[in-house]
Amino acid sequence: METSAENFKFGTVVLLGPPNAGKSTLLNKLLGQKLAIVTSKPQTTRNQITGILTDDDSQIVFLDTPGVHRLRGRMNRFMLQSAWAGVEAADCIVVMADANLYARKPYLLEREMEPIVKGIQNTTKPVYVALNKIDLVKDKAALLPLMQVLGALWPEAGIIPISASKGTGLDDLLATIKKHLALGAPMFPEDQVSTVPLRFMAAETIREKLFIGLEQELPYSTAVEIEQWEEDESGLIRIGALIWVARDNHKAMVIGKGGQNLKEVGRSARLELKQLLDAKVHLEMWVKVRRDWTEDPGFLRTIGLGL
Ligand SMILES: Nc1nc2c(ncn2[C@@H]2O[C@H](COP(=O)(O)OP(=O)(O)OP(=O)(O)O)[C@@H](O)[C@H]2O)c(=O)[nH]1
Ligand SMILES: [Mg+2]
Repeated sequence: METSAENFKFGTVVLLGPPNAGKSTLLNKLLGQKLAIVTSKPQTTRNQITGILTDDDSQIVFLDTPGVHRLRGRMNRFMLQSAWAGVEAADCIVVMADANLYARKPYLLEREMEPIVKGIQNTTKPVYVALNKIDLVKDKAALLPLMQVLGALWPEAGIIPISASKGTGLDDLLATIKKHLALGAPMFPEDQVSTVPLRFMAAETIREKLFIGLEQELPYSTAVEIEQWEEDESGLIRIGALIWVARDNHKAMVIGKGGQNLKEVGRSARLELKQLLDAKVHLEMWVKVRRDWTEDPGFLRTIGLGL
């Protein structure tokens, strides 16, 4: 009889899809912890984020990626590069689609999928489609036309209805992925869940709170950089973060009247950082202007965007 080590499967799976499809939500649900930030606004994720799922007979490395869109601008191009690099690195591709959105606005389905279809048209890697947010689709018959369109776009792909936030269909999705993974030894220790550094997660936590709190285009031109990180003898972690905005008038908008906005961001970020780091956290933030930073490739790389 073969041992389980001989049957062990290893592979990398990229989560690819339009902004807001639920890629980061799925990553977090699969791993049972928050690795990637999630907001109701599109363009939340800016980097590739790794989640490593290990069980008795397999290790799957999931890559969460920025949403595939048609927006212009340097930062958007850098984000797209990260998404396509994820496809390059992967053994198989899970395309995510928001069933609730397309059930209400069917004309958007092909339009939003087009850059994804184009981007992976020459791939020889297996493609699966995760039709997400089915918990929001009351009339399940509305899923059928969506499955037809998706089936025409990717005739070979299995289409798996899921709810990433509720966890519905994830066993199916995992079983399907596993079936097609190659044999191979694990690349990471079994208790390692991600390759994302804690500092990055801390910066992302602050960015999430900013993203949620800010209106209009402001979230998209805000970045967070951890400048100071010190632990004292009592175990208290002092974090100093710079919040970068792209225009002079954005600074006052981020800070808010009487500092209210920034105070609320600090309060909710600190609460989450305490949990993340399992320590007392002192958080200080400064808002700084760097004009048009979203177009500055050097600066974008400094804050960890691009390849
Ligand atoms: N009801 C419901 N909401 C979901 C589900 N999956 C994701 N959402 C919500 O959809 C929104 C977008 O989720 P994200 O996980 O940030 O989406 P994303 O694809 O990572 O988005 P980008 O990073 O912007 O590309 C959030 O408000 C989530 O809570 C789901 O299965 N059901
Ligand atoms: Mg995301």
